[in-house]
Amino acid sequence: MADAKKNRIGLEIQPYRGGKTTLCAGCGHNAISERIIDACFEMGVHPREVIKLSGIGCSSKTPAYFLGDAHGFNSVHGRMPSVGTGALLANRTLMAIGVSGDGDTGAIGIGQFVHLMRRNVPIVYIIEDNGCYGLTKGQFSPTADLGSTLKNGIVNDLPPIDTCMLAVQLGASFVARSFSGDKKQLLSILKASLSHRGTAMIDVISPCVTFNDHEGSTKSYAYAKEHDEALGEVSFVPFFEDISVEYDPGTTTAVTMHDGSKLYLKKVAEDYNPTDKLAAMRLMHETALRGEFATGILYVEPDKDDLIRQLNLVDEPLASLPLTRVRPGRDVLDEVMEQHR
Ligand SMILES: Cc1ncc(C[n+]2csc(CCOP(=O)(O)OP(=O)(O)O)c2C)c(N)n1
Ligand code: SF4
Ligand SMILES: [Mg+2]
Repeated sequence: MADAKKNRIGLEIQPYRGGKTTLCAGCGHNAISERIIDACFEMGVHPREVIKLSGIGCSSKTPAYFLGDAHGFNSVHGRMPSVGTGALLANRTLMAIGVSGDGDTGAIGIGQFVHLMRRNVPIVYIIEDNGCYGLTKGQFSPTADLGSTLKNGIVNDLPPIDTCMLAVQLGASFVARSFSGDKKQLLSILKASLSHRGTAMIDVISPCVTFNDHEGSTKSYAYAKEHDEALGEVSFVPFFEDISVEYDPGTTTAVTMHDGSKLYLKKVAEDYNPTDKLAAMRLMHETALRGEFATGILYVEPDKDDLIRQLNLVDEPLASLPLTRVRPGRDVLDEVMEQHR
């Protein structure tokens, strides 16, 4: 029998897998878990260096289905950002992958989401976006489009929140949108996000086959396939792959990530600069007006300081510092008291 394929750190695919999914067959969320497994395997991320985080929802159950050896915390509904921020402050060496839902993020967790983006916390934050609360039987979520209908014909009369628009405006340094049915694009985006330092916010349209895949829904497979306006082909060359890519600067934008990895965005639709915040917001606004959604890497700012740098944390994880180094001691306290007398 041929040897099973190993990645650059000598691991086979098995440790990157998790438990068997209990989600509905055909749920978009299952495809996203598969791509996370592939991306972490291909990037040679060690599962034990990862912390998986989530809130509550079908989407938030998925960390159980990938990277079985990683650390994990399935938090309260909408509270994953604060748990993740705390974990990363306690141990800056962890690589955080958070999975949330459009309800978990856009409804109960919106306040926490806003501050996560604003702080540029180093995390890959994935929203598995099906426009509904799948786990509680398909009610509209805040990302459901105006005029979209439920299975029983009820019409959504509220405008949606665009999580990517919010993330760009608030300060996230890597913002992308994809579709669970586009394997190639999603894999490239996930690989690039793993090499990013800062918040990588990825909204993935991920149809709920049980409650939101009918005609009239703008988050169904059929609608997503028809209205996905890919920004251009996303190619990612990790720093450890010695490949020099020949590209035409007239048609391809190259972005160097902080670890030296390269991101190539081959433009097909329009002249687009992914490092221009206003261009990203204009694109999202204009495509939404047409009833379309733009996919690809919408915005990237590779050198922006993340929360760890903003706080100027020591290199050693705070969690492993001994008490003798974190407690100031009597003398220091006396000195402070003296200064304020
Ligand atoms: C504090 C609290 N409020 C409400 C709920 C009920 N609840 C569970 S999951 C969920 C929404 C899930 O929607 P989403 O995040 O979009 O995940 P999906 O199931 O669609 O993947 C709600 C409202 C809860 N579990 N906890
Ligand atoms: S109810 Fe919807 S979101 Fe939940 S597992 Fe089933 S298809 Fe997926
Ligand atoms: Mg949902």
